[in-house]
Amino acid sequence: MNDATFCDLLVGPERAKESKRETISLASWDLLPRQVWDVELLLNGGFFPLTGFLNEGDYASVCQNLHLQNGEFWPVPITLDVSEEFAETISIGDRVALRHPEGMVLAILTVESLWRPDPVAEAHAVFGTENDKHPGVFELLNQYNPVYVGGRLEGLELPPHHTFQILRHTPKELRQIFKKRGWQKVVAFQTRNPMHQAHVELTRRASAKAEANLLLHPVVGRTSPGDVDYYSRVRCYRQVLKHYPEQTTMLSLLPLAMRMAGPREALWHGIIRRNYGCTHFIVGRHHADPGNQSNGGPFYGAYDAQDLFKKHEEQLGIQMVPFSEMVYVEDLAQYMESSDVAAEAKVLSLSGTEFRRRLREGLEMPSWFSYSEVVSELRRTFPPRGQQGFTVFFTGLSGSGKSTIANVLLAKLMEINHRPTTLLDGDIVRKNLSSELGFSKEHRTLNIERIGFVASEITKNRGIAICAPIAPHAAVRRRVRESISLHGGFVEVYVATPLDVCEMRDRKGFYAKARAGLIKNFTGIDDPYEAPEHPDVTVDTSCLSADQAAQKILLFLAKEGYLEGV
Ligand code: PPS
Repeated sequence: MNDATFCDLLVGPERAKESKRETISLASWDLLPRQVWDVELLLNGGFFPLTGFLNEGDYASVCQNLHLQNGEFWPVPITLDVSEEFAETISIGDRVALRHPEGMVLAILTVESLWRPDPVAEAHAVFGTENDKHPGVFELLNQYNPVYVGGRLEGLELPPHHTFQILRHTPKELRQIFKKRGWQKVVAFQTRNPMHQAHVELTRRASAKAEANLLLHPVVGRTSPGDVDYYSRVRCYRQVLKHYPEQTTMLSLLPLAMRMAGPREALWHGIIRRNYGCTHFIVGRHHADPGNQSNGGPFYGAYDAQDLFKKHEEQLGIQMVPFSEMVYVEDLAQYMESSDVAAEAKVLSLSGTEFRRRLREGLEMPSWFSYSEVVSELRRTFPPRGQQGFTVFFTGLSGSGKSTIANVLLAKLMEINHRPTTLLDGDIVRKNLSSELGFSKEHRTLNIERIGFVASEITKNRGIAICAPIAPHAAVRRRVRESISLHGGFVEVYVATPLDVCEMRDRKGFYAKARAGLIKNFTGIDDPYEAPEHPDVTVDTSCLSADQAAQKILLFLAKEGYLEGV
């Protein structure tokens, strides 16, 4: 695609001013974080040829056969999901102001269609599964609003960025930079992880193969849960940049909300890089892979993304540079593509899990694996566990013994530890943080989200949070785990005391009231409790005292390294 065919959706300053005045009288939707990233790439042309959020016809066509209705190739549905309440206030033909969380209107959407999608069918079409271990599926099934609004966008302004401004470029800006530098062919490298020696080797080879300059184009929008935060990653990328010949390579940050859709996502990434002016795109092993299913098997085959790319390459307007895994061959003291390595050669590798273990335990990193500057950056972000904050999150029925064990654990940690430690017990939270909430599913979810928010702040600041709510719903527990794990440790303790024992104790008299119908939605009686599938620790106070249960948790914390060096 040449510069003449490419366009963005931003109107000129005069028109933007006029439209801003009009927004006073328009319905207004506060964009969710994922939607802000989508709007940014729609407006700046990163999602060209899309002219807005998909309407119903294009959505069906993209889900079923990877094309818009007009025949253009497009592999991932870009949709605007809104609440039922909001959907009731708008109709076809209306103009809707899309607001950034800071309050400014980024764009006006003209409503072309309004529909209730089938998320399970979408999950199958786009992700090839409805298994919610897949983070993209989990989000789609649990966090999307129920109504989709499609329509073209008039762009008024791009979302502001306060970090690394110098490394951010719109497609237009990047195309201009390439032109200025005389870069005719550019190969793009997509990543959501810190880069080590293998990545540098791979990208240098890709650049040589394609006889092209190199664009390091990491995603700094939303990536996969548990990924390294982008601030730390960008500091690493800056270090890595020094290992390329000068004038050959450039770093730019991509504000994309990834979906982890494997093969479809690889093609989407390719189109985006074409829009940013690149001619080639590296597709490696397990591109945009969401990790393994709970049975240990992968969601997608290692080279499915390359196969799908090959099939549609003509239509994508960008050429794939395929790679197999890079491995370090000890005898030759160099990296090679695994496909080129002799069967008898001794190959060294270090998995991501092993790398994280070594960081966590403050152990040496082999020099063939990474650069010392990158390792020190990551060590700053991930100090050994003994210096990290962590959350112990109890879950279990009312009367199961959560609070009693949590109090014993609190006392023990205070005895042995210097870190500030806070107990967020169910009742304490209900009194201080959530006094206006009841026990509907919606209110319980909000209650746990609040607890999760406070615990994640405590963990981030390297303290210890002990939470002890009932937390009967698995989905919100998972979200809390994901948000806290970004900042430190998360230990889920399932207090598995059976219902009949809790009911027999009935310390607060609630079970008797619930059986008599005097309290409604009581967990375990007329409201469900979803037991955790993979808790870190399970204790049952029908056979353990509170002291014994607390000891079991302390032993787990010690084994995992949380109690080292305090
Ligand atoms: S939740 O679901 O996590 O938000 O519940 P939680 O905030 O932990 O509940 C705190 C205490 O409220 C009492 N209580 C109820 N529990 C469950 N269901 C209903 N309907 C209900 N109504 C009041 C109950 O005693 C909880 O405290 P614990 O310490 O668990 O006994």
